[in-house]
Amino acid sequence: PAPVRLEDYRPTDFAIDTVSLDIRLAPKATQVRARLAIRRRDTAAKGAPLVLDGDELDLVSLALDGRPLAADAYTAAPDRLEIRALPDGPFVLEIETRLDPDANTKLMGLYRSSGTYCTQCEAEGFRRITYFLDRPDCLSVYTTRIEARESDAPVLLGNGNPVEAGRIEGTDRHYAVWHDPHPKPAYLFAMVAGDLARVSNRFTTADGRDVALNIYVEHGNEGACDWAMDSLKRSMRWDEEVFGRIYDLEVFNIVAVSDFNMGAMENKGLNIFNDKYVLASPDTATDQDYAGIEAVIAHEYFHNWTGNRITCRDWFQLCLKEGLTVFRDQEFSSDMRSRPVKRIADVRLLKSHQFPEDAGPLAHPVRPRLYHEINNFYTATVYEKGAEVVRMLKALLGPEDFRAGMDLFFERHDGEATTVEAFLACFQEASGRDLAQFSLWYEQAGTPTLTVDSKYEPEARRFTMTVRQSVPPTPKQSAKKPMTIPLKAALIGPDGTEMTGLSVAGAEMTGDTLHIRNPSHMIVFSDVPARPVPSLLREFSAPVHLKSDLSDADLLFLAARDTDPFNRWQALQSVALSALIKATQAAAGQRPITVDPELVDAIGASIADDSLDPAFRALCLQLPGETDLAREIGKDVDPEAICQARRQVRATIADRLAETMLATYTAMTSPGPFSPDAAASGRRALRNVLLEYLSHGTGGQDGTLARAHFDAADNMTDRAAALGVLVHARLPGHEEALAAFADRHGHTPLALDKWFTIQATAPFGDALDTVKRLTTHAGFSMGNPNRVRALIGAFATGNQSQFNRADGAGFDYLAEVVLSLDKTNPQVAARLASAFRSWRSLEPERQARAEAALRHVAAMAELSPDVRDIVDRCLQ
Ligand code: B3K
Ligand code: ZN
Repeated sequence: PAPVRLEDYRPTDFAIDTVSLDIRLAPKATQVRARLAIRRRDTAAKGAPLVLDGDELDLVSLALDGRPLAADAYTAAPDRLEIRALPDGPFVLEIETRLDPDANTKLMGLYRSSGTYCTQCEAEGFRRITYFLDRPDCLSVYTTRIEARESDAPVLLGNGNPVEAGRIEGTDRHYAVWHDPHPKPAYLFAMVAGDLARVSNRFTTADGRDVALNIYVEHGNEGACDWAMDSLKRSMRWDEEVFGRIYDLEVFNIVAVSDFNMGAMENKGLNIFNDKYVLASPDTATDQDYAGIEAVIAHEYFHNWTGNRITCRDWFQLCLKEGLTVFRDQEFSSDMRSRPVKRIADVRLLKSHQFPEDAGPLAHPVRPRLYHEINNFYTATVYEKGAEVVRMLKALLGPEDFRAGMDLFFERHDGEATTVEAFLACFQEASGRDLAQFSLWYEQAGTPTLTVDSKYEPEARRFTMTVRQSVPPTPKQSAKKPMTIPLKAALIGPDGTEMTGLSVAGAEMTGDTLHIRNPSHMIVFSDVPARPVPSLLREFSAPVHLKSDLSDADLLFLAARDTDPFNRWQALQSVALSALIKATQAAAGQRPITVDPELVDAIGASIADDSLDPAFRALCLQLPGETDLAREIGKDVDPEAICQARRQVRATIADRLAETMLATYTAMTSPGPFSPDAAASGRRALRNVLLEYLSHGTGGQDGTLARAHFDAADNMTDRAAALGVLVHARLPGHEEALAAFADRHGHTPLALDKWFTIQATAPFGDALDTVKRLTTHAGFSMGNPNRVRALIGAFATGNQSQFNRADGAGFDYLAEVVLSLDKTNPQVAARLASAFRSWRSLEPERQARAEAALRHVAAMAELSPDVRDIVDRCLQ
């Protein structure tokens, strides 16, 4: 199929002002009657036909202004409905389609999950329900009538506010009517029907309106909704206080379903969630799960303004809602928890997911210009880098102008489907700054590199930094222009304090932010009394690779003294990263692996520093991951050597610091009953990372500590951490622990997912066999995306040494799964296939095997557009 291009955008010829849906549910034959009030736009050519989108649709009947359409007046196919000979004035089109929700394994459109009818329409799922102008710039007011057998589906939910409900006399059926007064694109349509339990609460908006809040879950899960409800209420308050955004309907409903292609969906007034992002109890959810629920609940809620009230003109503008909303949810979590800890977690995610994407064949701009399959563009680049771009805007403009720009955006574009240009124009106007060069962040793919060289001249009391930028070539973009890069910086004096009151030349500086715009800047600080250590890219002020000439000694100084906690963490990571690279080279060359004592001491110091937040100390202890190393090494990557080096370095550090580690481990034991708050979870994080070190060290080899940790755990965070350590260090007792875990959680799918993941990510030669074996486990199902991600997704992305096995068996297996899953759920299959994205940076032998697996998939005639797009781009 032909690609879709940004430059081909043009508005629709027709507007659909109102949509009235009558949905009569039945598992195998659901009847959908759509009544569309349509008018030709002034801009449309007279006589142009109406062409509506469809996808696997079965047309039953068609009427125009109450009369059936003559057979020669239209052409209907499963994917397209063309109607000719239309009146010049407004008209009403009635379309009846028939659906089979039970047979819908793609989980797009209307489907059933554990008996519950639900929908997923973003990006192009509405066209699987009825023929429509299924594009985000077609805004309509929806009324939805839902009818079902009352015993199957006592709960009937739609977008907007409830208007009517009742029984249908003489039958076992009932109905409900919902009306959403806010015009919206079809991708925000939703309905749910099922036998669900409800947990209710209320919220009073800043302007005094009462909103009913409901979370619907499967019966028996009512007790696991408290955290989600609490997160929702906090999100609503926060958006009022921080962005001045107030909720705009009488009800806000959330439904948790167990079969869902992604995390959640922001349908107007009716958010549908993967149950993973709703259900939480201490026994089944980890601290990370709690944080994830808080963030996703907030994210979907925030979409009500950034996404729903103001939506995207076309799918190329996806980052307009996603990047912005991720930025908003990140800020929310920062305000709820520790800002530096949240920032570090976000940067880790960006570097481990988005940087590799940006460095490989799937690289694309934050706003792409071309796609074959839009569902493949819900990526780390659009989401996470998209959020970084908004963050940079705030850094460059300052908080006041940023807020003024946001206010202008909400005021000017409310009710519209708009563009990145319109968004930037608001900030340009509010700040008076020219953002033309800044807009390159939306256009140019690839992670820029900032190279900083510095020198201090004592006699002249001058400190000079040469800052150079370069943006690497990426697919279809070979030549790049220089970007505007906010470089937050400070000079740290020998006594560890920030030097202030210096005069700066060579680049604009607002607050502590240097505005880098040229290929090269010579930045001169005058009146500098002593040689400083520059603290660069504070708070990770731009999504770039920073290469500086700071020595390990300078970095360790920053790790101990920097006044920016983010950079303290980053400095230690940088030293650890070079140590791990050296260790990888040693491992590859069969030479002994050594670790500099200075690094060990610095890690030891951060463990024992009680003035630091335990959550922060836990992050300082976490060594850069295998994908971080692979990315840094860049080419001829040997994932086995990386894995060995990392394990060996960790064990060496553990042996040298065993005493401090054990003391802090003991000190972090929980003083009271379980609480999911940031302070308590920080203590668990520190204790669990120490357990990991200690168990990989010599002293932990008998498994006593890890087994005791496992046995004593009164919450999932500790239990899963101990199980992970037992299995990943192959300690005595790991099999018993696996069995005990399965016994306890065998009937809780979300908890069992952790058991699948831990085994799938064990870095041993039998991991692939284990994964294959576990696909036959009673708790596993290829039809459920969470299970697939927990087992096979975790293996392909979280077990670098085994997925990238030298014999290629990992690649072959993934290819096989992708091909079989593609027949039922192409979206999840395409997601799995993107695990190949870094194949070109592997050493030649593995590269050849990965390529063969990719070519094997590409050679299949019957691929979905989703998988076809991923493998083609991977091979390009
Ligand atoms: N907007 C949805 C994602 C839809 C993905 C479609 N393939 C969830 C979110 O970003 O909030
Ligand atoms: Zn989103």
